[in-house]
Formats: sequence, structure tokens, C-alpha cells
Amino acid sequence: MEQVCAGFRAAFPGGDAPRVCRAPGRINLIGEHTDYNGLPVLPMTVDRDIVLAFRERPDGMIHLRNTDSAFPEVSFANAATLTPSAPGSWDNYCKAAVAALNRAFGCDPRRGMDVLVASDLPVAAGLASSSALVVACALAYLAVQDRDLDGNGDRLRLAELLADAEHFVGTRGGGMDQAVILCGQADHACKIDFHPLRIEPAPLLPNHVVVVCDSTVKAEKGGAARNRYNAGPRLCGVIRALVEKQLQEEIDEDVALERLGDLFHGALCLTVREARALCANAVPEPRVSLAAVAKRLGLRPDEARARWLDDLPEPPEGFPLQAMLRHQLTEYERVERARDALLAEDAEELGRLMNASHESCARDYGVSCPELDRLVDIARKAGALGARLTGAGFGGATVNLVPADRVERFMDAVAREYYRGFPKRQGPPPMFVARAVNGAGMGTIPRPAGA
Ligand code: NG1
Repeated sequence: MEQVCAGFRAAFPGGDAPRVCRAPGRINLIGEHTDYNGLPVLPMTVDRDIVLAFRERPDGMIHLRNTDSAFPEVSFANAATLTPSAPGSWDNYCKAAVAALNRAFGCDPRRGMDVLVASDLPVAAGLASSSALVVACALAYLAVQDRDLDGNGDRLRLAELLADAEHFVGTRGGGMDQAVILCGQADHACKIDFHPLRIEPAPLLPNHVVVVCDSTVKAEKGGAARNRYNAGPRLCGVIRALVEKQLQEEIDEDVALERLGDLFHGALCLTVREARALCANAVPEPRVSLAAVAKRLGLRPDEARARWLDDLPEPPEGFPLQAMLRHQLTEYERVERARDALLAEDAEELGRLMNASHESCARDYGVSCPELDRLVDIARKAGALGARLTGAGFGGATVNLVPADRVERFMDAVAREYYRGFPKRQGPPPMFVARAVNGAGMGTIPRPAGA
């Protein structure tokens, strides 16, 4: 924090001392690509974060600088309506936060800020650096408006607001990242349920650690990776409509299914077995063409496309909806069982569930890549009880559950097998033992020497 304040004074000389806030990254133990369907997840924060030093400006300009020279200086004028910069431009994450808070609380166009961003959270590694930046910018912007986060209720409300806010950037994610970044607890994972957002802390396993291994395949959210990510929410929109149609035929023609997660609570409250039977009837074929979807739902193909798919290309053999739906249902069960395994301190069971989740993400949901598959394979052979990709996938990191007394051997073996041949000048192999920390907040301002 001290360093970022000194950096701030050099970057933005004069004026009052800056304030600081921080937002940690996160890993997801299990529950992947389920949040945008309102199905639960089980992530934890990590002890790597984004730190912001900031100071209010009275002219409505928002100036952003980054200690990492890969992110050039950017600025924009605060306004009631903000338009996104080019995809991939990093000011979009700050704009997303400011735009959402302006919508929620009104915009005073004179409120601006100077911000210096520093981070030890790797970018595009599946550790939610983008959401950490959105959350940190939101805290800074709230602070320059003299608004404080007051208790848990505020944190939950802000998490919901910022989950929607991030859609500004063009990804159609669920609310997992913002929720755990704001509401995470030291030494705990968080079982998160959505609509309404609920957080249930579950203590991490004694005598075990979670090791994060970066595959070093970048999963940047600008451009192609964003489209690959968005294919999930888009196709799940189609799946939801097909399941709703089936419900209307089997149960009641007036029933509405806002999201897949609603199968398991509220008015429907199906058991997993009932949901499975319903879904088998809703999507009876492995592959489904757009024409078949449209026919089933009484729409024209162009109407169905406009409603859910946008410009998503249709594979000649049709969309793999059955496997995607299987992933959603089995992952739902795994998350519930993983929370129970944490509470029962059953590491073997948690490891099995993590392994099964990786297979499901890779085979049924199609979000792994050869490097991630190789890394989990190596990790299991090196002694991980469970190893799986974490976050959106297509690259990024894995999470590995390892008995604490075997962690050194584990890391040596992964270094030898996976990171062998990595250029030494790039430093030590990119893996670390993750510790869960408290959620985002304002930092303590270090006093300048002699003050
Ligand atoms: P990351 O790994 O941060 O890109 C994304 C989504 C999550 C969730 C996971 C997959 C955003 C901001 N985050 O996370 O909501 O859907 O993928 O489980 O879109």
C-alpha cells in the first residue's frame, strides 16, 4: 500500500494524500459456468489483490494510471451515460463501475478522480482480475462521493449491482466473482446462491492447501475469448426455453422458468432426479439445430437467433445442448456435495468432486484446452486429491487440493513436468498456495515517513 501511495504522489503530484482500497482475486473450487443460470458456486478469495490509490477531482475527469506499463494511461469524463471504449481497453472496467453506481445513485458530473492501479493478480489467468478491478473502482468511486459500505447488506447489494455492471464490458457473466470478492472471508470458501444473493461461508479444510497453477495460456476477455465465454450464457438461454416448454407441457401451461436454477427452489422445488427426467425430455437429442429449436418453441429460426444467440455460429452438426445441460445438472449436485464435504472435513470426497467437475467442464461443457487437461493430469499424478480448471476456462489456471505435508513435493513435480522448459528469465514457475482473505475494502493509509 505504501508503494502504491508513493507511486500515486509521483503520478499525480500536489493535492491531498490519496486514499487506498483493495480487492482480492478469487479462485473457484467448484461450480463452473453455473452462476449465470442462477445455480450455486463455491469460490474463495485469494491473497493477491488489486490496490488502488485515489483522490477526488472536482472537474469530473477520471484519470487512470497503472503501475503495469502494459496498461496505458487513460481518462474519461464522468457523465450520466457512459459509452464503452474499444473492446479490450482497460478503462472499460472502471467505466462499468462508475456507470452502474451513477444509475443506482444518480450522477454528479463534477465528481471525478485520479487513480493509480497496482496489482499482483495475474491478468487473464481465471483469477477474476477484471472483476477485482471493477469492485476496487466502485469502492474508490463510492469513497469520493462520501458513501461508505455499511455492513453485509450493503455488500450484497453492491455485489448484485456490479454483477450487472460488468455486462457493460460485453461479457454476460453471472455474479460469482463480484460476490466473493466483496463478501469473502479469511480462511473460508463461500457457497454462493443467487436470486436472491446469499453467501454461506464454509471453513477450508484443515491440513490441506489449495495450490493455483497458471497454465500460462492467456484467456483474455477481449475479442475471441469473450465470444467463446458468451456462447455458454447464450446457449443456456436456449436450454432454459426448451426446459420451460417441457415444464409447461408436463406440469402447467402457465409455468415460467426465469433461469435453470429456479428448477430447484421456489414454486418448483424439484429433486435432482425429477429435474433430470424433465431435462431428458426437454433435450432428447445430443445435438440440436437452430431450426429444430425454433420449431419446438413455435418461432422462426431468425427469431430464435435474435432472442438468444446473436451472431453465434451454428456448427453443421447442431449445438451440443444435451451435454451442456448435463454439465449444469451434475455440477449443481457437485457444488452441494462439495459444501457438505468441506463441512464434514472430507478431503477425499472434495477431491473426487473437483476431478469430476473438470471432466464435466472439459467433455460436456467444452471449456478446457489441452494445456489445462495436461496440467490437471500432472497434478493428480503429483499427489493432488482433486485438480480442475478454475474460472471461465479456455486457458488460465487450475486449482489443486493438496495435503499440506505434500505440497513441496507436489510443486516440485508440477514444476518438473509442466513448467520444464519455461524460460528461466520469466522467474519461478507461476504457481502458489492460495490463502482466503477478507473481501474487498478500504485500506489503511500509511503515514508518510516523519508524519
Ligand atoms: P472469470 O474466470 O473471471 O472470467 C467468468 C465469469 C463468472 C463465471 C465464470 C465461470 C465474469 C466477470 N466472470 O469468470 O461469472 O461465469 O467465468 O464459472 O464474466
